[in-house]
Amino acid sequence: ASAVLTLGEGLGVLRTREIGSLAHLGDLAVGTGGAEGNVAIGLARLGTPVTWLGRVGDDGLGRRIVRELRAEGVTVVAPVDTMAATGLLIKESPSAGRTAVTYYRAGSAGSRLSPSDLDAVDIADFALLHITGITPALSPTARATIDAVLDRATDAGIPVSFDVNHRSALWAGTGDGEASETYRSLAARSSIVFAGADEAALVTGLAPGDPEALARALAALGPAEVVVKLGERGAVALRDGELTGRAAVAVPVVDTVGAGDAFVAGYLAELLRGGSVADRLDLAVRTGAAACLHPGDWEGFPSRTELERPDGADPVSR
Ligand code: KDG
Repeated sequence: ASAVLTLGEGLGVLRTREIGSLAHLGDLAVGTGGAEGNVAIGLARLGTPVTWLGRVGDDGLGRRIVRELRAEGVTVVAPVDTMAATGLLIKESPSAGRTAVTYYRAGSAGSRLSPSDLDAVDIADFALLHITGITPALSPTARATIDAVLDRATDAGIPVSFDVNHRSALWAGTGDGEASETYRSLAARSSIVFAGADEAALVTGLAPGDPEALARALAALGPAEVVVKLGERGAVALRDGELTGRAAVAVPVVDTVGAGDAFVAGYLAELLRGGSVADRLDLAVRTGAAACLHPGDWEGFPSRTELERPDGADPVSR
């Protein structure tokens, strides 16, 4: 059985090959993404058994998402939805190291995820459920699926990991108030919560400047463990009232999209191995940094053997 169950929307990813805008550029590279699938790949590369569940369209990109996840060693449960196409995101790079993302996913197959899709898995087989704040924003049925999987996890006594992953474009119709309220209710049902500083501020109503205050305010919502991701400033974790910090690994950034997912994968992999909070953070900042070296969402995520090479502490020198 897998250690981790995650679910969400898999997306086709098209990215411009050069710096500039699609207003001018002609050439696109094709890949795949979706935060939860990225985390699944990160976990699989680190040797953690993981299952990803999501709907895909009856199209090439849907089949590609399934193939990529399987090729990476992820167990895939992907009902094919013949009523809608696989969703897409396009990445442009307006300047070196910057990424602009546009979604083409309204009404997509992945957004049509429904509670009955959960019948294909038995939550009791897993040690941990990982969800993100993206899924409840996709559609009412996707939201209902998150509620249903949380009910099943609670009934089975399975701990929940929740990465806020706020995507304002997905909440444009309802606004940040609805997003914040949703995140608060999900945090209250989770054992471990991951949030960036801005996300933690959105959820708690505090200013984003003080990571410790943010972590304590998130913990007050209920989770036993809180991790505030600070990007190039590293991360802090709060557990049992104790705060642990870790600096980031400095790298020449190509694309930060996916780095948060790599960070979560590193943290959870070490947690499931029984590593200390300091060890969890240590692996998380290294996997997060490695992800920034590649323009794709997940292609730069490291394997155990890559991390254990003598120069593995510095992903740049590989
Ligand atoms: O974390 C990376 C994700 O943002 C990307 O893969 C697309 O899932 C995605 C989203 O909804 O933004």
